[in-house]
This record gives sequence, C-alpha cells and structure tokens, in this order.
Amino acid sequence: MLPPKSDFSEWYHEVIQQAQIMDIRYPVKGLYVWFPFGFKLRNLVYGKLRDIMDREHDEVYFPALIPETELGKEGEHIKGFEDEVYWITHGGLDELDVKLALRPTSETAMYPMFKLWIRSHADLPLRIYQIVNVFRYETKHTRPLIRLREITSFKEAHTAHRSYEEAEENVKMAINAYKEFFDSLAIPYFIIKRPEWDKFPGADYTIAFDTIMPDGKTLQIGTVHNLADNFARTFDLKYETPEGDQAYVYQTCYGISERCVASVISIHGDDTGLILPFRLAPYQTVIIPILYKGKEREVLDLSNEVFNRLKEFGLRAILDDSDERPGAKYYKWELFGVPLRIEIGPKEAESREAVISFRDERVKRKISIEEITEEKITEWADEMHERLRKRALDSMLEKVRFFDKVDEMEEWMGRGVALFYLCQSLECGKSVEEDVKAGVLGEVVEMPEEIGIDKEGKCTVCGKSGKLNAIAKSY
Ligand code: P5A
Repeated sequence: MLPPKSDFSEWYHEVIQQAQIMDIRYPVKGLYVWFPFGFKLRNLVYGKLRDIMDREHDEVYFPALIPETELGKEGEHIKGFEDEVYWITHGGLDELDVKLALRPTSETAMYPMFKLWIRSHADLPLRIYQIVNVFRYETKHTRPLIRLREITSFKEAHTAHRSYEEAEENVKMAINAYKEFFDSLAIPYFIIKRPEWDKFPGADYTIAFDTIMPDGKTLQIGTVHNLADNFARTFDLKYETPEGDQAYVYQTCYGISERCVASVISIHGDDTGLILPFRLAPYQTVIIPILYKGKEREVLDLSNEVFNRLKEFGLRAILDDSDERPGAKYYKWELFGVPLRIEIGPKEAESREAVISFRDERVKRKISIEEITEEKITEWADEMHERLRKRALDSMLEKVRFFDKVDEMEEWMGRGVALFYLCQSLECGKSVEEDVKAGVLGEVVEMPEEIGIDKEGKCTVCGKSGKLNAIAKSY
C-alpha cells in the first residue's frame, strides 16, 4: 500500500521504490540505482527527447573528466560551480599534476574542442548534444530523480553561432523543442526568465521551465541559456567572417535531467500508483484473463488472440496469466501505471467481448473484440493524453494565485506560486525574497493561457513600471 498522495513527500518516496523506478539503498548519498522498469520508462522518455534533438543537433560524446585548468578559466562559471565539484586528485598512489574534475556540466570540456573545430563561418551554426552523467556535490536535501549528486541522464546541448541575433534565434528554437517535449509528457509549465542573481554561471541570461509539484513547490525541469560571447572570449572561439575578419562566436546551451521523469511520476500519479501517458508507458496494455474452472480454454484462447493482435500493432502489451487473483493483478498493474487494462472472462469469451478500463478513469466498459483496432488504440491514446493534460493543468492552476500586496504572499508559499509585478531593481527583488521567505523565479515569459493576467503592471514594492514575476518555494 502507498501513503495517500496528499502526503506527497512520503508518497513519492514510496512510489519510486514500490513501482520499481529506483532502488534508493545504494550506499552513497545522492546516488541511486535505476531498476529495469524505471530504466525502461527513462529510455522511452529520453527516446522522445532524442527524436526532437536529432532534428537540429548532432549527438556526440565528450569525456567525463575536465582538467582544473579548463574548468577554472571562465571566472563566473567556476565561481558558480566551485562548491559542487568532485575532484580526482590521484591516479593510484600518484598525485596528479593537474587535478581532474568530474564534469558538473560540459561547457569547459567542450569549448576547448570547439576552438579546434570552428574555423570559418561555414562551420556555423554548430549544434551538438549529449546524454551523459554529470556530478554535482549538492548540499541541499538530495532526492531520487529530483536532486542528485550523480545526474545519470543529463541531456545537454551546446551551440555556436555567428551573431548574438542568431544565438537568440536558437534560444527560441530550443524553447520550442522543450515545449514539444513537455507537451508530449502532458506536463504543464511556466517559462520564466530567471533574475540576474539566479542565472546560470557564465550566462547572459537564463530561461527556465518550471512546473508545480503536488505539494505546491516548483521544480525547474529544464533551462535554456544564452551565453552570448562570454565563453567565446574565455576560450578564444573565433571564426573567419565572409569578409575575412576574425569574430567571436555567440553561444547557447540548454539542459534537461531525469527531473522530467520525476515530474511525470509526481504530477500524473495517484493514491494507487503511477499513471503513465500511453506513449511513454513501458507496458501500455495488460490483458487479464478471468479464469473459472472448466472455462479456462476459451478465456485463454481469446486472451491470446487479443494479445497477439496488440503485439502486431507494435504495442508493448502483456498477458498476465499468472496464478494470482484478479484483484492482486489489478493492484499490481495499477501501481505500474499501465494505461489500458483489458479483462476477459468466460462471458466475454462466449460473446467475443472484453471489459476495458483506462488507468486514469477506472471506469469499466464492455466492447466487442473487433473494436480493438490500431486506429481505435491511437484514438484512445490521444484521448487519454488530453485527459491527463487537462487534469495536470487544472491541478497546476489551483496552485497559482495573483497578489498585489507583498505581505499576503508569505502565507501562500509552500502551497503554490505567487504571481506579482516587479520592477528590474535588485533592491525590490531582494526585499520581496526577504519578506516572503522564498526565491523569485523571475519574469514570466509564457504561462498557460487560462491564467489570463497582464504581463505588465506596477511593481508591488515601489510602484514603478514592472513585469509579471513569479515567486515560490522550490525543490
Ligand atoms: C545547460 C546544459 C546547465 O548545466 N549546461 C549544459 C547548462 N544548466 S543547469 O540549469 O545547471 O542544469 C540543467 C537542468 O538540469 C537539472 N538539474 C538537476 N537535476 C537533478 N539533480 C540535480 N542536482 C540537478 N541540477 C540541475 C535542472 O532541471 C536544470 O534545469
């Protein structure tokens, strides 16, 4: 049994283990083991991400170790990461001449190589990505999939362009790619420009995707950074222009981690376990034969017929003909989030029918076997996706509130996101953070249209002209 989802922290801790996503017993803090089922889900989610990235990027692989001399070159970058880096100081018993960092992210591994790769304008734009592990010595409370010291599935993209404008265009492309990705997970989000004091170390600016978890805290599920020519100046990344001059490149980078899997588990799941969108589910449909003495043959024959048909459609189907009682089977496959359940008993076998139910609705419906066609399944998958999207969005909207007074916001923290107007000044931003005891997420670039609040208004602190901002407690 799971704790109720209303006790989110406990529920998450349990569902991760019981639904065999991660084994949390590994003896190093912040490091966890993917179970086979969890890793299947991870691969399906990342398959979608990879398909999207492959359209505009080439996949590469860079080494996991970065020499101290490179990691330390960009001043802001190393300032931002120095507390989080794991260092390799020895090879066997020998002390290394140059310490090696376990990559916390790969800018400083990649950009010295970019210097060798980029010669002329014809080499630009350069767009690459990799999906690798990175290490961050996080000091905040670690949690499986959410705050890791080894991020196992860090999708990082890095690009180089001829001008600031082209880098800006690429930021837009990356945002659209991430929108498509999170839409495919039916995860709602805000797109928010982080304040100056919270941007990625070394970036010109940072745009984040934030979703709201069931407990009202936000989770940053992806970020897109415009690096301008900051790293290019440090790593001397120049190209020859068509006119024959030397110019610095402009860069962007953007990343997504297994937090995307955490958001699917947390946002769609319920008291009984996971609820997975049809296209991401490791098991998309389970057939459960209801066996009565003397009628086994007919029931199993029809179950197998349906099973084979589903496999022909290319679906990830299972036929659970184990000895467990039907109730135990329902319980098990609900925990694993199987979207579509098909039950076949003696009556159904006789009339060539089946009882179907969807994981999110749990309403039983009788249909004729002939209705189970590839087209129908696609339709069901789309309908379920739309239901999950709507349900996730509604529950996010319940956790968003607009405020025109700072002193009313603190009480709302921990329950959701507060929207309010804020001017650009560091002073007003910091004073809100102090009063509300939470972090300003930044300026809202895009939000669900249902929220319908103007993006401009008077700063809640000083009354000067301001932009719509968000503040919340975050993971
Ligand atoms: C972009 C890719 C970068 O590192 N360099 C390459 C840029 N950005 S980031 O914001 O620091 O990280 C990208 C996303 O990774 C997730 N993330 C984490 N997930 C789990 N555990 C962590 N400790 C962790 N740290 C960052 C966030 O979703 C972040 O937006």
